[in-house]
Amino acid sequence: VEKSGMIDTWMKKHRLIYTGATKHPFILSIRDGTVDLEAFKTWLGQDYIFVRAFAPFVATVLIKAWKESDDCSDMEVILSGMASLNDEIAWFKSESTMWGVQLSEVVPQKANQDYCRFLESLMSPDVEYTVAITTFWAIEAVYQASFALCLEDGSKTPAELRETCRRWGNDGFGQYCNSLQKIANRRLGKTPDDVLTKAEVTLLRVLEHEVEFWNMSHGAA
Ligand code: HMH
Repeated sequence: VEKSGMIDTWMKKHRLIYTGATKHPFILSIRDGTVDLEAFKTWLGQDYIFVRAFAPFVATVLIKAWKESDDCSDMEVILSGMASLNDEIAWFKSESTMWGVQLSEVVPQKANQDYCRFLESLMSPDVEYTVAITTFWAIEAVYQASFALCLEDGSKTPAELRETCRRWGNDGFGQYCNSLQKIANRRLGKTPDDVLTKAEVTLLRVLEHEVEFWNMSHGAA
């Protein structure tokens, strides 16, 4: 079996759930300009909480790269991701002030708690670097694909949401996701079948959690 382009193989195999995560009704409502701004504010507050749990997860991926990786440039890609999370947290603070969202009062909803708990389970040293880097790629790639959609020609994204979309939909973030995908593919190409299965299952869990995360913002005002 040719394992080198495993991510592409999985994306084809799991196209439906991937599309569910990247073309969610909430994202489509931003793209067509009909977005409920209360839903957007809900997403903003909830995502701030998520990013605060995501940063320590990425820190554990960095540790695994340092210990287990066969290529020292992996660490640099992961470290650049951590640096952008630092910017992101500052951005969430100023953006929430602008929208009148009090971050200290945001209560994590169930879907968010479940996703953060899942992330925490992946922070264990028992989780292989290959599984962790594939997860990391998937989490970033869903946001990249989703928000890039809102910036495409013909999209009617409201002006006040364009900066949010550019944060994850810009070309630089796209290239960073490609770098993560390359690392994941390289690792998946030389991993034993049991780890490969674990990575695939974990990838599917990420996509499910992402759908639930969007649902949270879309449904609740
Ligand atoms: C829920 N998934 C969620 N939030 C994010 N900020 C990202 C992915 C990407 O950083």
